[in-house]
Amino acid sequence: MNHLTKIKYLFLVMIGGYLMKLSFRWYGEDDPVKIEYIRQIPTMDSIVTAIYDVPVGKVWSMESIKSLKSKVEDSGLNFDVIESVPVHEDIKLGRGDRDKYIENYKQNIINLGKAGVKVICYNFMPVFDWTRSQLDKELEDGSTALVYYKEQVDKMDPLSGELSLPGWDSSYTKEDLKDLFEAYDKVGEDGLWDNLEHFLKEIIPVAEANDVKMAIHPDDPPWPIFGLPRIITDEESLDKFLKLVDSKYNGLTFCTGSLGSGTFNDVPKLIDKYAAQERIHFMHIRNIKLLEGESFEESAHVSSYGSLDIVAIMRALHKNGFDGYLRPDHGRMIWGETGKPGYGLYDRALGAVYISGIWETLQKENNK
Ligand SMILES: [Mn+2]
Repeated sequence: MNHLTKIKYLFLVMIGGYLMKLSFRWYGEDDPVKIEYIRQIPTMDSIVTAIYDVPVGKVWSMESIKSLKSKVEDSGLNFDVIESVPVHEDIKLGRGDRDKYIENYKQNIINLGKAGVKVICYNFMPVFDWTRSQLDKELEDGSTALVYYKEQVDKMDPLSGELSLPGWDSSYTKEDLKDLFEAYDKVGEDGLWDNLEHFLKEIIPVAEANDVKMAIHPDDPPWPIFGLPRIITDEESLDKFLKLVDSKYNGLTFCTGSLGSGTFNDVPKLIDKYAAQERIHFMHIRNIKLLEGESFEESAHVSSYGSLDIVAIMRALHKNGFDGYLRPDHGRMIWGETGKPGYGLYDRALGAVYISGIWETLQKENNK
């Protein structure tokens, strides 16, 4: 912790400040998890949400943003983080009409900034968002979790038209997908980097002017799937990304489960590095159990249930005076709960309280 951070830290602790702001993802009125229940999780500060009924690439109206903001604030929570404002495939592919979509993206940043939003999470993964091979794998204790088994993924054919998993845009037809795969084949990794750079150079000045921090989510899992390029995967690529536009407004959503599923990533070390640079604006905390050769199971948050040391992760954040937003990421399904895979209430709430327990310990240790 540098001198200034230390002073800021001590001051905040004196006035009862909490620094790290605990948040929780909520999918809006259709979410089976009620916002009133999220509010009851101890130390909960903010809701992480989005406008879900506007197609990718379109502008979110001020009315819809304001109405969402009121719903969140009426529940007693803050409306500071948006996850996600998705990036249109034409931007990622650098297609002819990308400029139109980039202008719309800028307008979304402006509108969200006007509504007081502080952080926007997004990703730059081609076609598919996060990918798993099964969403309800039963674990030893009878809970179910999302898993990624390489041998199952290798057998999947996304072009068969029969594959559908949450996290994937099901509106694509077989023909759309074929077209996208061919286009990404031509663009390749280098082209994807170029298109990301173009996008950032356009949007970051707008984010700066509107005081909204942009926070890219790493690729999940952090390696190419189905032959599609994936570029935000490890330390080298994170360094490269942050240098494309060297501004605090060009930052990270550091997802421990995504980066941690690559054995090449030392998660606490990376957090220490990027938190010290004040480039982490949003944390996703999730544990995963690494299996042989590019396979993993999502696990309970507690360190001993997975391969990540959650205490070391929280310590790296604390040491650097992390004052951004943090949310428990996917949870298992426990206690008979049904709902959106990874996004039930119970296990994520357990994760939230576990995280805030570690944080309290670190704060008290530091004040002795
Ligand atoms: Mn994540």
